[in-house]
Amino acid sequence: MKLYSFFNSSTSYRVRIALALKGLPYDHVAVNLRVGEQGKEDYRALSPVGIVPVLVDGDTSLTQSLAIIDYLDGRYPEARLIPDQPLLRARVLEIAQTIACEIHPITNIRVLKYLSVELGVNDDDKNAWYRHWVDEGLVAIEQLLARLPAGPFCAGDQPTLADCCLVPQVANAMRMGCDLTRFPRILAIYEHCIAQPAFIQAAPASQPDYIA
Ligand SMILES: N[C@@H](CCC(=O)N[C@@H](CS)C(=O)NCC(=O)O)C(=O)O
Repeated sequence: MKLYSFFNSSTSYRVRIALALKGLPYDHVAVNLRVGEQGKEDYRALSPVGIVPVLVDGDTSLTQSLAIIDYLDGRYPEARLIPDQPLLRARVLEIAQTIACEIHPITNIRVLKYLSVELGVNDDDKNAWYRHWVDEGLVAIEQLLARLPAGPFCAGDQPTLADCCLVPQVANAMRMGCDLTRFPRILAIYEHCIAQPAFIQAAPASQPDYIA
C-alpha cells in the first residue's frame, strides 16, 4: 500500500493511526501542502478535490479518511476500529463525524486561505475563527464522550475510529493555541493515546516529511 500524506495534516494522521494500529506496512508519499502540491494536475488525478490523504492499495485508489479507514477495517479486520455492535458503532461514528463533518471542514487550510486571501480577514480574526469552531466542536465531544463506556480510549479499553479522529484534532488545536483546559475527558484520552506505540509511529514528528 501507498499513503499520500502530509506530516501535519490531521486527516492523513487519522489514516496513519489506523494503519499503525492494524500493523499494516505502507510506502509514504509526501504531498507538501505548504507549497500547494495537492493542487498539481497529476495529484488531482488521484484526488479530484486536491486533498490528502489518498490510499493506494494495489489498483485501488481511495480518498476521504473515514472511507479509507472503513475500507481498511473491512479488508484488514484486525484490530477492528469501527465496532459491529450497533449502538457502540453509532457512538464511535458520532465522535468521528463531529470532528470530520462539523469541525474539520470549516477549519481546513483552503477555508482559512479563502478567509485571508479572498475576504481580507486578518490573522487575528482568522485564528479567532479557527479557535471558535474547534472550541464549539470540542464542547460537544466532551459531552458525547460521557455517553461511551469509560476507559483510557474514547470507547473504553480499545482504540477505535473515534481515537483516530480525536488525537489529530487535539494535536492541531494545541498547535493553534486553543485553550483545552475545559476538556478533561478529551485531554486524558489524548495523553493516553499519544503514549501508545501505534500513535507514536503515526505522529507528525515521526514522519519522513516532518519539518520542525
Ligand atoms: N474530508 C477529507 C478532508 C481531507 C482534507 O481536507 N485534507 C486537508 C489536510 S488535513 C487538505 O488536504 N487540505 C488541502 C487544502 O485545503 O488545500 C478527509 O477526511 O480525508
